Amino acid sequence: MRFLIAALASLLVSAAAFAAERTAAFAVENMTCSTCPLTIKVAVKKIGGVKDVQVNYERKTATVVYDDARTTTEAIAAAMNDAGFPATLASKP
Ligand SMILES: [Cu+2]
Repeated sequence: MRFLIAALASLLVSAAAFAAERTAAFAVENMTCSTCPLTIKVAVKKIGGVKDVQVNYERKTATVVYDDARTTTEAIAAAMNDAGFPATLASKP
């Protein structure tokens, strides 16, 4: 029941919403050279709803700004994974 209320509430919020812009940080594996971040950027930017991608080669992180009405952190991580860089969600403010 509680879940149902939460689900309904989120449905109402998203229906009323103009898209919310969110930022998520990912820990990214397999970056071995300075062009890897570029490969990741290109792969992630192909996803509809992604507004910005910043990849930090030294820290092995990617920070993605996206529209949560159009994509999800799962889809973003999957795109990095498909490009050869397994990614895990590090933070979602
Ligand atoms: Cu590389």
